[in-house]
Amino acid sequence: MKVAVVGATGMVGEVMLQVLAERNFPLTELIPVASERSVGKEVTFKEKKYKVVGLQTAVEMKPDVALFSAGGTTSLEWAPKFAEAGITVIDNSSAWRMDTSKKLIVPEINADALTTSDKIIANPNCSTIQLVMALAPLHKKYGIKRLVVSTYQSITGTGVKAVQQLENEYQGIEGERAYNYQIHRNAIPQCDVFEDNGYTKEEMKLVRETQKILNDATIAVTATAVRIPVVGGHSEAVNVEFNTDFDLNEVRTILENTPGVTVKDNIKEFEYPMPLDAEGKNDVFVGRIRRDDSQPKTLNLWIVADNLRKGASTNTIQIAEYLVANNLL
Ligand code: 2RA
Repeated sequence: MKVAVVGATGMVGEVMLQVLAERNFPLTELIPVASERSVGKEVTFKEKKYKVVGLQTAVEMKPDVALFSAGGTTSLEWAPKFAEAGITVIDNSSAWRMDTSKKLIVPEINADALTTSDKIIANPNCSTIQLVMALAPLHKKYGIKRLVVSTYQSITGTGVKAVQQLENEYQGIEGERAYNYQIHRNAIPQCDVFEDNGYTKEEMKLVRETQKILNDATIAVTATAVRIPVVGGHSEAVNVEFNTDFDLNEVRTILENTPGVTVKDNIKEFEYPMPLDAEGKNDVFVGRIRRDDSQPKTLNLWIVADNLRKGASTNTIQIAEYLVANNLL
């Protein structure tokens, strides 16, 4: 199995290499790919050094699968070229997510929709993945009517420049900014750019992608996405109104029995999920499970996950694992 990692020198790309090694993905050849300016750089995979190649070279090397995390512009131009060469692309950018001919996959939820004809597969946005991981089994049982989501997002979602900005501000050093404002000791209610409706692209991803993955356009979703000076992962406060009532213990049992979800919920012991605990782990963590007494059939949840892992790299690699296990490559 020849695997290309496109964007291998970026934050997600580096975590992809870590997760491929951790999960012992059955690859016989690794092809690290990046933009021309990074060609010739080296990456390390399983203690071996690999030279980064350019995109055209990577196509000509004919990997079986290409894991993309190189931004929407690169993906729009190059994913079709890889696909035309018979290479299956799993893309982390937003480029293909809402394309009606492309599948938007969280393996625990909808991998069974995949077929050999899917040559460009979209990996959902990180904040969407952790949300639907917790909500999909509850939607199946009770039917979701409406979601109100507030996110508290790690600066790693923005990238290296944001991590450096926080470090500089913490050290009192002047430097380049990833954000319009200081992020140290701050909270910025803007993740990505604003759309004409006054919501950010990040907020609208939570709306549109959730409906697509759960295959239910009747689910009403509204979101506020906030950037906070944290690096371990994204947190989300979720208020969910169901079509039918629920039993709180049954909700907890459903979540405890959901693959990829860990329930951490014991307020007597001050146990609840936090980015510090989620960082470096592949599960989605759920806590603060409680009924919303202000409205019938409504639940509050707190959901935390490492946005570079289940929010990006791990989900991407799990899709590839599914393709391999089901002979879909
Ligand atoms: C963010 N989810 O956190 C977006 C892209 N990674 O900025």
